[in-house]
Amino acid sequence: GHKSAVLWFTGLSGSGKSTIAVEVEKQLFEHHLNTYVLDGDNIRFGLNSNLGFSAKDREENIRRIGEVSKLFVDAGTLTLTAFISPYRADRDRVRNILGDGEFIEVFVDTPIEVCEKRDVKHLYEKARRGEIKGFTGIDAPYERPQNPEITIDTSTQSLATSAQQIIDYLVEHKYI
Ligand code: GGZ
Repeated sequence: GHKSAVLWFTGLSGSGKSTIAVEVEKQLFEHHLNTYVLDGDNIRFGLNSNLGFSAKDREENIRRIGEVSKLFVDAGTLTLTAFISPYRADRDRVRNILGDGEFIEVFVDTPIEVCEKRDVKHLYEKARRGEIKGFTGIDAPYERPQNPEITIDTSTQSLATSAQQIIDYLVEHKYI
């Protein structure tokens, strides 16, 4: 069995949030745990398809994801979310609608230079050219967590190490 909670990944585009979340989920699945990953693919194309990237829309994006996470946690699922969630107040609001110990903030603190160098989707390139306006880290803010439960830097640690760090946290704090 396990204690359900949400592993809330936050960090820049290209920081590695989804990659780590999916790797952690894979390992939890092997331990027969009930898990679910919420990310842009299943949220921004569905429930939140009417939202863009203005500060207001990001706030509403995170609010809805927080509420959905709460439902998953109530249903007993260890939930992993992978969204930039750039505003501290929005993340803290999610923390506050969840119970004690149910919100585990995972700060994927990969330096922007590294994210920009990866540029898998060429979005930084477009943002630098001014073809995308309001891109997080370029001309829109990212407010770093001040007290995250877990901090990861994918520029200095491997995917396996990052995933293990999260599994270790869950074991140490008796979630699994
Ligand atoms: C940041 C943007 C933007 C802007 C489109 N700013 O690398 P990606 O592509 O897959 O991750 C980014 C994703 C961010 O969506 P989130 O729902 O995580 O954002 S938030 O939590 O702030 O609501 C990027 C793409 O969408 N993208 N435009 N202007 N990222």
